[in-house]
Parts: sequence; C-alpha cells; structure tokens
Amino acid sequence: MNTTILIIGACGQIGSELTVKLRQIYGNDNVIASDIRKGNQEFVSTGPFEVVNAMDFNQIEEVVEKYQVDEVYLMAALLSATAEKNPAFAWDLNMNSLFHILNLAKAGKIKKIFWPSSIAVFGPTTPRIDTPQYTVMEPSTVYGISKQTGERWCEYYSQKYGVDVRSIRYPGLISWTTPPGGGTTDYAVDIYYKALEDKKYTCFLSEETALPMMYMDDAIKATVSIMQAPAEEVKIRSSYNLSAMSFTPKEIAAAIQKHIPEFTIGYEPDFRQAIADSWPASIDDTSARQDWGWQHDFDLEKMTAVMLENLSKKL
Ligand code: AKB
Repeated sequence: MNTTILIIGACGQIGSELTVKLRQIYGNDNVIASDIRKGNQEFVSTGPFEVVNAMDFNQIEEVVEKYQVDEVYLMAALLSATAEKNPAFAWDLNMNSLFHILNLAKAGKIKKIFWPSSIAVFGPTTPRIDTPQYTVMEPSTVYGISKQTGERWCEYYSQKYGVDVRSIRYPGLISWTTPPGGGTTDYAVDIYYKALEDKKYTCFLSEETALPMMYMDDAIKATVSIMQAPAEEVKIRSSYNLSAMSFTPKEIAAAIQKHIPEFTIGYEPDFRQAIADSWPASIDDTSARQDWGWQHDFDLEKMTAVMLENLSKKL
C-alpha cells in the first residue's frame, strides 16, 4: 500500500530538499508539498502542491482528508534570529502548528509525524562540549523555548495518546539549493556565496564561536531514516541529539581558503552572538547512532568542496 505524505513548509530550506527526496522514494503523486505561498522551485510542478497556513487547523485538516494523508512532516517555523524580533508570532506559529498536527494524529487522522527540534533547546547552563542527550535545558531564546516546549508535548502525546511522533535536534544546516532564512547558524551558508561573489565576508559571529553544523544531505538522510525506522527503535519521543561536525567561523574560512586563497574574512558580532554563545559547541549523538543507526557522511572539507562546486555553477 502507498504511503501518502504531506510536507508543511515545503518551500523552505529543509522542506525543498526533503520534498525532492521523499518524491524519489514514495512517488511524485504521493507527496503533497504545501506552504503559505507557492514557491518557484522545480518540485512545485512535479507533484501535488497546496497552499496551507500552518497555523490554520481547518486548512491542514482539509488537505489531510482530501489526500488521505498518512504522514506529516511539519517543517514550517520561525528560526532563532527572526523569532527574537517577533516573539509572539514565533510562539504562535511554532506551537500552534505543532498542536494542530499532534491533535490530528490523536484523532486518528494521520499515522506518523516528523517534527524538527534544534540545538536551540539548550541554553547557557547546558554543558557546551559534547552536550549529552539528557542534560540541563534552560533555553534563553524564543525559538529555543518553543522547541523545548514542543519536545515536551511530543513526548506527552506519544505517552498519553500513542501518537507516533519522531524528532531530531538539527544543528546548523548548510545547503546550496534554497537559502536559509533567519537562523543564527546561517552565516555558514552565506559565507560560501560571498566567498565566490566578493572574495570577502564579514561574519556576524566572532572568530572562535564554535557551533554544531551539518550538510543538508546528511540532515535529509537522518530525517528519512528516523521516519523509516521500526517504531520500537525510536526509543526517544521528545527529540534526538544529532551531530556531524563542529567548527568556528575561522575554521570554515580556512577551509574555503584552500579553494579560494584570496578569500578574506572580518568579524562584526551583532545580537546573534549572544544566541550562539548560549548554544552547544558540539553534540553527543550516541543515542541516535545506537537506536536507529545514524551515521553522517560529510565533514567540513567534503562539504566545502561540494558547496563551492555547486554554487559556482549556480551563481
Ligand atoms: C537557527 O540558527 O536558528 C537554526 C537552528 C540551529 O535551529 N539553524
């Protein structure tokens, strides 16, 4: 029997690549892409697309019923830097959308949910190096508070109502297809564009700010893999730590200079420095590796080569 999937937030940074991947796996007609507005990505015309406001329960329910949706990937969210500028809206969007999907699953209208969490669930009192799966969590950003609260609700719905919800704490994600929007880790995408276009980049974080990062192919692989894992392997129903690499702005600049020797970087930290300083520098993801076999493929060198090669063709 076919699995029918709805992706909410399909035109965003993760959603775009996830839609393409899931259509390859499950077939174009079985993966319904949706977003608040139609994007111009190629996938928009290769399969069903619906305009859906993630905050509107009725709209989501209508699409779920129309296509007899089995699984929902809820990728719509306001990220850390944007959320600080509009806390009330960030809270409404990030929480209401999650409740809508959890309640549809509780009512038996969908069978499985993917909901992304983030390293932002950790805060300044969390151990920063090799941050464990279970540790102090006192997030100091609106985004982090919404993700941490969301994790608690996921676990609650799983335990109380048997909802099959699966989640990953994404680190900063780096890709060349769709630009990210409003994150603190997004400098690590922008730097590649500026290296190719201007041969120089001014970073909004200081040179020694280490953060956990991941190439998008790895993030998509992890997402598909946790969703395809047998239910009993997914032992954690809040969210899994996930890790691939960790680097500072100075280190990514050095990796780029191996390909573009004339590239230079300067530093002008802004309000995003405080957000980065409250997050882990590196993550211990032993549980994901043990429970459902997570393995990453990309390190900083490999990712830099792929990013520069693809972006230079695109720009
Ligand atoms: C952000 O920087 O807000 C996101 C994240 C780490 O969740 N990329």
